[in-house]
Amino acid sequence: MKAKMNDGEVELLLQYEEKRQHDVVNLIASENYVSDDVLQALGSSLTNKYAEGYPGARYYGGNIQIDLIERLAQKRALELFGLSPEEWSVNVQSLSGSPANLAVYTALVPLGGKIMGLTLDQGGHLTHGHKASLTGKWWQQVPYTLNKETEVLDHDVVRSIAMTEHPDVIVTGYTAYSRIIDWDAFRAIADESGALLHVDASHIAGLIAGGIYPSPFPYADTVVMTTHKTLRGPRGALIFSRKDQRKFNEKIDKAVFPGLQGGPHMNTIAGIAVALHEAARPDFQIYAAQVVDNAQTLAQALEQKGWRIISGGTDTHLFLMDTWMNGISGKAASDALEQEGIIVNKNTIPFDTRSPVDPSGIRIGTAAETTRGKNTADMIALAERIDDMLRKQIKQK
Ligand code: DSN
Repeated sequence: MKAKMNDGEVELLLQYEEKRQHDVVNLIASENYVSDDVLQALGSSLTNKYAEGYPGARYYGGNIQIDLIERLAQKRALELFGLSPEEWSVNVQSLSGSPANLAVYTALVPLGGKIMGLTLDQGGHLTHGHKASLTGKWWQQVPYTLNKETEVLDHDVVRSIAMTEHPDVIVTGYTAYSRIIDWDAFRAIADESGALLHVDASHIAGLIAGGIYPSPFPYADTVVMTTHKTLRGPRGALIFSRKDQRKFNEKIDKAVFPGLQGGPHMNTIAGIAVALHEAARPDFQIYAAQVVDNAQTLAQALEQKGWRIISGGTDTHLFLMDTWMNGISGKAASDALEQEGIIVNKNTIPFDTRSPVDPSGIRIGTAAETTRGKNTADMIALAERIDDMLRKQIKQK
C-alpha cells in the first residue's frame, strides 16, 4: 500500500493484513498473489462506473473505455486458451465461481432438472448441486463419488450413474482433486447419456493456461473458471460457451445480466484483462510448471515422513493429506500450523468419517508460494517444518 489514507482505521487494518500476507507461508490452494498492475486496475476509477449491459449495448452513457476494456478482456481470454471467436464465446462479468456456475445452470438446465456432480466431501464444490447451495434446491443433484480404493475418478461408475439417471448436465472439474481428469472419457459419457458437459476449471485454470494440464476446451460444452486461483488475477470468473445453433452464449449472457447480476465490476474486469495478459507470457508457463513441481515435491516429502497423501500424489497445484491417520484432526492440524505461520485449510478426505467442521485432513496448495519464488528445495524444508509442528502437536495431546 503506497498512498496514505485519510481513514486511519481502515488503513491500519489494511496494513495489518498486508503484513500478515507477507509474513505467513500461504498454502491455501485457492489463493494467490496478484501483480502490482492487477492491483492498480482493481483500485482504479473504473469502480465509479455503471455499465449494465454488454459492449455496444449498455443502459448508461459514458461507456467508451468500458466497452474497450470488456472487449479486451474477452479477446485475451479466448486467445489465452487458443479459442476462436467464431467457435467460442466468453462472458467476463460473473462475480466469482459460484455465480458463474449458477448462471450456466440458469441458462441451460430447466428448473428441477438434474445436475450430476462429484459430492462436496469428495472434492466437488457446493455449486455442483449440493443441497446447501441453490444449485441443489432449484435443481436436483445426481451425486457421484470417487473409487474408495484408489481415491480417483472411476469412469465406469460415473457412466453407470449417468446412464441410469440421464442428467441434464454432468459437471467435472473440482476443488480438491489432485489428478489429471480424463476429459475425453467425460465427453463420451455425456454423449452416451444425453447430457451437456460442464467443466469447472476454477482451480486448474492457470495450469491449463500454462500448458501443464490438459485443456478441457476440445471436449466441453461450457467451461467456468475463477480468475484468482492458479490464474493469479483478481476475484472474478470467466464463462466460456460453445457458439453454435444451441445459442448457449446468448442464454448465458442473459442469465448473468439481467438474470442474476446488475452492473459489472469493471475495475475487476480490467484486472482480469491484465492477469490474462500476464498469463499469456512465456514466464507464466515456467511458473505453472514450477507450481506443479513444488506440489509434487512437497507431497512426496511429506509422504516420506509418514503422512498419507490422498490418491498417492498430485498432478496439480494441490493435494490432500490425511492427518487423522496419524492421530490429529484436520482442524487441529490447521490450527497448529497457523500458530507457526503456515496457512492451510482443513478439508474432508474421500469417504471421510468425520464432520466437515473437523475433518480428517488438510488441503495444501503451492500456487501462492510459487508466485513468491519458492522452489523444490524450499518445499523439502517446508515438509520438515510441517512434519515437526504436527508431530509436536500430536505428542502434546
Ligand atoms: N473456496 C474455493 C476453494 O477454496 O476451493 C472454492 O470456492
